[in-house]
Amino acid sequence: MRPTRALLSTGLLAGVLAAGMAVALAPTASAGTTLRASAAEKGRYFGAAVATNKLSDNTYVTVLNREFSSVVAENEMKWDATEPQQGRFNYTGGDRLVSHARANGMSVRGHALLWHAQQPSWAQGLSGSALRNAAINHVTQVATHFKGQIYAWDVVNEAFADGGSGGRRDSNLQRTGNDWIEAAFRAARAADPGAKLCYNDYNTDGVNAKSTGIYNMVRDFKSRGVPIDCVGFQSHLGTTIPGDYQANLQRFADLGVDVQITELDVMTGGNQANIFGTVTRSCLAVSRCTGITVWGVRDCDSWRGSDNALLFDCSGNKKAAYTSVLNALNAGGSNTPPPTTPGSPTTPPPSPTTPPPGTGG
Ligand code: 9MR
Repeated sequence: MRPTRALLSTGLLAGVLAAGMAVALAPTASAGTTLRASAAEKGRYFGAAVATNKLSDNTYVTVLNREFSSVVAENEMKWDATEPQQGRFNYTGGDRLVSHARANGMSVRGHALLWHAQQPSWAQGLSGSALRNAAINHVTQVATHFKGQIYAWDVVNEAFADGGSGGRRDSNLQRTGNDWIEAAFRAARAADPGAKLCYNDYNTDGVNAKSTGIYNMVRDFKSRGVPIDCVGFQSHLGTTIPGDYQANLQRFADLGVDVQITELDVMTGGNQANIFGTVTRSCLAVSRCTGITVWGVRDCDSWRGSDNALLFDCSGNKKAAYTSVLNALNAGGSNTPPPTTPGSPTTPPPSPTTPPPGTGG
């Protein structure tokens, strides 16, 4: 109720003002205090990659449960982990993560059904139809095991080449025929019709030859009815972010797929907090960007080692980058980019296929 002139002229004035102040000072619905609450207010999830052997570390779990509403297995759902011997499946790590997620109100991203890296040695030794059949069986078995538990699967990971070709990466899977990706998506859909099915890759953070190659594949899949629902942008970033980061997300969304930031980490340095903020604002500005996942919890958990590329320091304290993300989530709406350079980062992040020495697996 708006105070009337009469009210304001009475002794009620102080009370009305006090009430108004209280409303103004109280946390508003949009002023979340954790990443997961603030993202939820914007209809998004905020996730982290988890190494399940860290689920016994109190500091790690405290931060994970407080701040994140989605998890993805850093390694435990990959082919070498889930099918170490052909036809013999091991879901121990994946199941542990899923149960942690369920107990803590988190969704799960599945990563990754097929990838040229982290294949079990028996698969590395196969080719042709033997490999194709084994790969499709792997997709079917793993997606069936986790059926109903996975929000989105990275069905195929990193299948496009770096550099200017815009074409596929050579791999044993690619040599089974160009249709291996669509075969994988069809098998995943049949096994778990409720999961969103994503293609996921890195160095796709702006409009470039690689992202355009993927864009053309997604457009082709949509036109031919190949079941694809989303594209993951890993976003392992250096010290700059392409100026067309948001526009690139938007062009994919305009094809009729969701987009997700799937493995975000950013090289430390003056721009780190700004870049994290820009990624967050870009996602919020694209209505089909459904969430952001950072690739680890604390700097010391990161595959990038001394890059200090994450939102929490090694003791679990919030960094400036954290505040930048939280503020961006709470502000929402506009997307004011920080200083950017067009095209590729001037200080490139490490190639995701070659982890720095001293980091896992
Ligand atoms: O973070 C993962 C690291 O522990 C593994 O050693 C590495 C093996 O290739 O994979 C890392 O995760 C990668 C992810 O699965 C796909 N995109 C790049 C990630 C960083 O290398």
